[in-house]
Amino acid sequence: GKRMYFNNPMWPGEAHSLEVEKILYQEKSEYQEVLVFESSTYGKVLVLDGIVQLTEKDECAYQEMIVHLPLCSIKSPKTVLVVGGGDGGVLREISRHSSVELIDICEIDKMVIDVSKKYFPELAVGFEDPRVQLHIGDAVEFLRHAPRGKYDAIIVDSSDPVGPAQELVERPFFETIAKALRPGGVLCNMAESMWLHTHLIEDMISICQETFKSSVHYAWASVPTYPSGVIGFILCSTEGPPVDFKSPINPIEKLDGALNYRRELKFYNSEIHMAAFALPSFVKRAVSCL
Ligand code: AAT
Repeated sequence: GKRMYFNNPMWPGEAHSLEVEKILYQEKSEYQEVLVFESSTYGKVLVLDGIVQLTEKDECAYQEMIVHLPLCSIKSPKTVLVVGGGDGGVLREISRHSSVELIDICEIDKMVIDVSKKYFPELAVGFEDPRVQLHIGDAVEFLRHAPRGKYDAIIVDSSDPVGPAQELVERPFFETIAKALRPGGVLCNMAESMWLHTHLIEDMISICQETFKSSVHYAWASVPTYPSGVIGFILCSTEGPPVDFKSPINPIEKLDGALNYRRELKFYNSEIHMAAFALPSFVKRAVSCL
């Protein structure tokens, strides 16, 4: 059948492809090209500027990991900020944590939210949580004005640093994050593929080490439809009581109702949490500062 190929200068010399059943939506927003199609084997797929953001089949791995790695590493998180994440999947996962009182989300592109509500109701359900406060705008600007020390956790669920997410891998952005976190607050940042972007990861880690003045950790998970089939996360905390990311002190299995809130967890559990920090030797060497 007809296939769609995903090429990008971020991964030269290779292209991932998926078989297309039907194109459901294709529109140019103010920021990017938004595409939704029905695939033959991964369910519906959301693509922004020619890059796969999620598929119904494997979105669980990314969304569950980017949320529960940080939120299960601190005791009773209350205030959380999501950067990007307009599909709502990250909100859906944060909702499992009953200690949380406020979930701010800053997404630049309203079209992503509208499209998700129409085509990905299982993700957009996250917007129905009354704790969610939606801010449409550039997260760089939003964080510049965020009150000092407001958040227990900040989750950066942003697209790759081409297009509107360019500034989200640069030093000034991390500095505003560090200010917006309370002492001992945690950051979990989408951090690309260890196979493809070792240098970008090294740069992000060294920026975080300088900005947060604490140890910085790298974790990863398998997501078959992301380039090279893996995605990583940078985790760090602001100065304060040290956070031991590698062994969750707020284990999901012990949180009331978290396992089955609206739907079962498909990917994350405490064993996966601990395993996610085990790094291949070449990655260990590259980020030897860890
Ligand atoms: N949860 C699924 C996956 C994503 S979505 C990333 C979101 O970040 C998009 O909706 C995009 O519009 C938003 N975004 C990009 N730049 C900004 C910005 N400056 N401010 C606020 N939101 C922004 C990520 C998939 C990762 C793919 C890995 N290859």
